[in-house]
Amino acid sequence: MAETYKNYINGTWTDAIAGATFENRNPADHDDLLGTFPQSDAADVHAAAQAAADAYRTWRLMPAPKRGDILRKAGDILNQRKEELARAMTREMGKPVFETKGDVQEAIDTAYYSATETRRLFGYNAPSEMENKVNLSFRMPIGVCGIITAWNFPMAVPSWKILPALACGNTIVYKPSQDSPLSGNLLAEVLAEAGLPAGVFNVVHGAAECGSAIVEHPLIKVIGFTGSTSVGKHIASRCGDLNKKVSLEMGGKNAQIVMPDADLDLALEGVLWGAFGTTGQRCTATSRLILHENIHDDFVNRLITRAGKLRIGPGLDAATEMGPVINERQLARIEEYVRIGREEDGALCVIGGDRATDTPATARGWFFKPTIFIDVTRNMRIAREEIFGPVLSVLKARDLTEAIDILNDTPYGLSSSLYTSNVNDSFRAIRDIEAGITYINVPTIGAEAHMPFGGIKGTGNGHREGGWTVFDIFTEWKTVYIDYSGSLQRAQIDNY
Ligand code: UN1
Repeated sequence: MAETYKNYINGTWTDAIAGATFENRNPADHDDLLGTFPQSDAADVHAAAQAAADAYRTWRLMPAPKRGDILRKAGDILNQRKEELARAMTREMGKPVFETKGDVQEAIDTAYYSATETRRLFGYNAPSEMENKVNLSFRMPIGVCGIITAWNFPMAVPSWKILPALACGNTIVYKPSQDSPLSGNLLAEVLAEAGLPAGVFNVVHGAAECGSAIVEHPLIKVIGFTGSTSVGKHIASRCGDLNKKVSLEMGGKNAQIVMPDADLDLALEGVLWGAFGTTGQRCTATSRLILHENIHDDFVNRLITRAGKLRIGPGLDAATEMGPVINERQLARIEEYVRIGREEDGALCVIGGDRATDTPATARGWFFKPTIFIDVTRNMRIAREEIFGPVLSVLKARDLTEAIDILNDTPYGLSSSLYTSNVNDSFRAIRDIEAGITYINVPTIGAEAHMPFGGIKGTGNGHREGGWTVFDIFTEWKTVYIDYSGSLQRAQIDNY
């Protein structure tokens, strides 16, 4: 029997006011219906925003370390429920359980990190220009934050935004992706059990109409978004009009460079994980491999052999290394890019390129084979556009300078990786690569929760989640001057 799931508004589980619903199905088996979820509209968003605005009045006044105690408890509960949550997440979004466990772990790390930071939300003070006067500054919460996220990290990515925002004293209206709504409800359960007061965290499920209502709602003061570039740009322009603070985490076209002096076995493991981990569906996924020409042919041959051996199957099967893609629409998009790649002059598809639905375990799911194109050049669409699937484009470079030049030649700037044993080349690459994240001898995926995460160019809008930088998104600075001279001291006038 399929369950009927609800929104979580003001501490209560409720249906959408208009009563509409949508289905949530397992991408590894479309006959497996997890349940239905409310298809919310502006009225539901309004109820959630009102609840969050009411709760903000008292939540912002709770001492930050006390808020931290609740977040730490949430981390403990996530830890106790890790296996169970991971299995539920795998059933709704497909990646293998070892990966969804990592996803939960990233939320645990963020919970503990945010809890600790509540004792350390440092402000600055600075000397005054004048006698008998002090200058201070404090981080202040902003109010209700609207959080809209993707399905590929259904616990980690929302937690990166939500938990630090709560730590600062904000309240939340959260819209999970329609491909991972259950994970949103599980997070609500965990936060409620940890003792978060009613109204502080609200979940509304729905499609674009629901997302727009969040962006437009006057009580919602900040928008945190992870998802596609087209939706992100639209949100940014609306937030520009509405003068709303917005943090965007959008696409990537990340590359791994391999130099001849690298540990080539390590570089091979790196690209297999970076390109085909999470079925290539990470904003940090390796979608381009830039090989030095001297190692190109051998490396490609080894890569094809290994990619062909990856075990494709349902994520709940312990032997699976690569799960399905998220849904039929995304599968069609990947097929379309493979068609484009095949038609591009010179590019050659050397492995994969079609669905992997040829076994009983994969027949009812959205499975696609690991796919590799070689002889790709930088102007091809498969070298420039985000595909979000298990498709890797291989390019060739004469030297490191050309490799970095190719790496930088995309509209995006999220993650990047260089495999080399040359320390001088490493530091040149760190200086010259245009990306928010650069890995040396590490694949393009695997950011840690306590470090800034985000990208430049078309990937973001200058904000960084994760680490200490996320607090810049969810606070505003309050500057305070206190004059204890007992006289009017006019700045810039009486002191000069
Ligand atoms: C994403 O794909 O939106 O660095 C986030 C990584 C993960 C997070 C990915 N820790 O690959």
